[in-house]
Amino acid sequence: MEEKIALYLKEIAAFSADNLEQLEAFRIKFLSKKGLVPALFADFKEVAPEDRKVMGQRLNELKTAVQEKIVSLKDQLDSKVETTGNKQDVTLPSQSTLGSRHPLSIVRNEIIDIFSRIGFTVSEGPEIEDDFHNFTALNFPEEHPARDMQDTFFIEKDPDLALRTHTSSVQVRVMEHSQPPLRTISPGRVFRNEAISARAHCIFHQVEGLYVDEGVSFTDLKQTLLYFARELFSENTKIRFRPSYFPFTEPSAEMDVSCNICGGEGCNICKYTGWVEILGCGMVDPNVLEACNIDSKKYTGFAFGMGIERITMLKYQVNDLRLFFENDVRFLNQFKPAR
Ligand code: 2NM
Repeated sequence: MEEKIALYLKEIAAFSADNLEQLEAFRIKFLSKKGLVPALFADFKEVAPEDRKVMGQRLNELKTAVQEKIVSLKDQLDSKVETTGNKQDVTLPSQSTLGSRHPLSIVRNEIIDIFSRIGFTVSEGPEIEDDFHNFTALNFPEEHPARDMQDTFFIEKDPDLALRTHTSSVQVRVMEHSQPPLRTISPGRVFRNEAISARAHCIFHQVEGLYVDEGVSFTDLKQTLLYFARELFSENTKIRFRPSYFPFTEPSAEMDVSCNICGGEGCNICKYTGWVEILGCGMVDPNVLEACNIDSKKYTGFAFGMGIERITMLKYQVNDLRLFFENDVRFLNQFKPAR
């Protein structure tokens, strides 16, 4: 029996299994009812009484050796499945793709950048505004149609509050709290009660600009916006002004840039005129300065406002405004920066 036990222990130590079937055959060989270990236990009654203590210990060692071998081989086989089977190799380089910035953010950031280079700061303000900051301080007459329910989203519980219809309200706040010289732009979301179509949306984005100081003239306005247009489109972009009307500026104008698609030759983007409108502007009405505690005898200012959607559509030839709000990745992916 002693020799058998030594032989089996050797066999057990040398055994290895490539798969669970081999391990199960090993278990059956040693531990099943008719296996080698129970057979030795059956022979135990033949052992001489004086040898029983030692032989009993040896038998138990053998049984433990088989059991431990099985457990350790099972562990090995299980971890082998983990590394070569379903589990991912976490040391491989990442397969995930980078996202991209939204086109409206790209253009907004570019506009901020252009004006930052000539000393404009960025100001922000609330999207829910009171009547004073959105209308009254901006010289909107009491009966102006923009104050109508049809054009503005009012807050039901408080008719003094509405979603801002332009970011000029932010500039009213800037003027109220600081004195000239002021150079600031205010990018942000604005809200108008309009039917959604390819050219209009009830939420859109604006950048408005304001420059107030002693002796600011319409010439300063023209030169600043010429610089802007040439930075945004190309260095040979031309600009022109057409007279217009806004409650908060006098005189007021709309600015066109030479069509950057056809270079002024005429195409369907510029409707064969060679020019596209990009913004409204003018000299800040003295009434606005006074409403904001700025001395209109001492200071003058110019202001301008543009829709980011409109400029993005021109820059990237997007023909439907709704694409900016749907977030279809097939659209957004086209604005990935080159890598
Ligand atoms: C425009 C056109 C013209 C404008 C005016 C002001 C303020 F607050 F200074 F009075 N901010 N922005 C302005 C002027 C906006 O948008 C088409």
